Amino acid sequence: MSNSIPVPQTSTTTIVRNETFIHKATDLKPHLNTSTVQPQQMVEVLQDTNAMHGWLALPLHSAVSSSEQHYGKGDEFILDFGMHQVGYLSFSVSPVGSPPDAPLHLKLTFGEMPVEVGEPFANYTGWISSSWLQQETLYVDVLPDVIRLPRRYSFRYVKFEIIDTSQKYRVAFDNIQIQTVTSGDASRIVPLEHPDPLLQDIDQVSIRTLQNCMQEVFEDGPKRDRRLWLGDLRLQALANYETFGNNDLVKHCLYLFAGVPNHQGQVAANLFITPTLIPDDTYLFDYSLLFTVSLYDYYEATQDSGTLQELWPTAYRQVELALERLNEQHLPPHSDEWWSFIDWQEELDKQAPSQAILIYTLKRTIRLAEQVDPDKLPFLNQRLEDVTTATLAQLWDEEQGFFVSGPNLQISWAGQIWMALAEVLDAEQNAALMQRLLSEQPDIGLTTPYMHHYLVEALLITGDRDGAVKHLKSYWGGMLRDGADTFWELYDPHNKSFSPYGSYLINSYCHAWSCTPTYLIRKYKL
Ligand code: RAM
Repeated sequence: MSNSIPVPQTSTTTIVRNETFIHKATDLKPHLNTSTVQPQQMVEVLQDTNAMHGWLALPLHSAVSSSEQHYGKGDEFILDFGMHQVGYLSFSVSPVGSPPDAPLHLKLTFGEMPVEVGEPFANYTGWISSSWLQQETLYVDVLPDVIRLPRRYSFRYVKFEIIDTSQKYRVAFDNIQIQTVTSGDASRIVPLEHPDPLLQDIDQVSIRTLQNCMQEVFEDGPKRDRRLWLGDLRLQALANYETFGNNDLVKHCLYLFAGVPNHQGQVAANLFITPTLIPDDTYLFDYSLLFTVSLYDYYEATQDSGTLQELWPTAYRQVELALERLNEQHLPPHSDEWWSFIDWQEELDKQAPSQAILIYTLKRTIRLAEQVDPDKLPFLNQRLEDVTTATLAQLWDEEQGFFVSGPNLQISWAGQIWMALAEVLDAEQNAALMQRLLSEQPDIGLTTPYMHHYLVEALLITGDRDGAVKHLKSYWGGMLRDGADTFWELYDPHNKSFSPYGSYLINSYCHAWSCTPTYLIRKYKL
């Protein structure tokens, strides 16, 4: 690439910036729509063993804080904004009593869920940074004042704790509001009006989840990681085509990834957008392949052949690199590193599902090559045959009727689901595989809505619409029953406190990869 400048990173990876692509992406930077939202009510949060994570928010019969209510040292109140919001909080604060002879010391805590304003963050013992926990400590030297928090927050509840005023004055709050931000324009959505009220609700909550993750890029979660991840992007883009139709945002994100591959041409698993475009030094087998799949989906949705032409070399390169990684048996070698994502299921062996994603991608790459680069077809067809033959010979266990994975021949849900999506078996056997999975329920299950999406889609493509709808309603409906305003990053109905990070306090409760029911319902006309 003539316009490529290698930029050394602190890790061993060198980034090869494609300035043309980066400029294209910059030109497609979305406009953010804003609106002003006021809190709906004051609530108290109470411990309740039946509630999600043990905390419940109950309305208090007092008005939302106004200049009538005065607060001093040790007082606190919690506001409820009625539903999940993303944006900038502002309020005015005035002194009451004697002239303020000391600064106001105030603490604000934001919660997507009641637990975050119930349980002290000091209890957090997880392994990812506690700095994701949403809180702010302010000293206000001059009163009255209007405070506009510089940080964007993602929340429904906000707790105000008055750490101190002085013995001589108290404070009153007024005009508490949030300026919301999103690049998803809700006026573009065609209303669903589904006869099934649960599917109608699930569709609505999916759309809100997607909308609140649509910022300058498709973020994975507006609370955490606030970043563009490939696996999330793929699913957000699918949901977007059926709803907001902001196809330029997908294009923007694809060009961002293609703008900063490493020296081998691999796209990173996720990107930082500010202060400047920086790829994270995490590279994942499946996520890189999902770049190619995302380009395929984008082309299917838009028929934008100019973009396909330009991004094809990047897409093709991801497949080449995945193929280069395979061992002599045409399988991904065993590795103890974090080489492929698939799911947060701790015991999951990634070999079979990763191999299936490669086959799934190869099939789509062949369709793209037919459009733009037919010379690559003999190679791609040959490799698809090698990989599929190897999969059937080495990973398919005819006796058990399942695909096995890794040195311990593990049978996982993720492995079967991805093999079904990759259509490695013929149609009849593929359908039987999914039914066997549902009836035999192997131990190595699923922990994320991300994988539950692929379960539902695998049921749909193997002809089990009833099973797909049943699962969609029970899984995403389960989140609704457990209090979701937007769908969550993690949800294991059998272990509701599950977190791969060591604490549910840090989980994200508005997460991109959970937004797909709107796609499934609308695309497949469920
Ligand atoms: C989590 C992110 C994101 C996902 C990665 C693999 O940290 O929130 O959603 O894509 O993991």
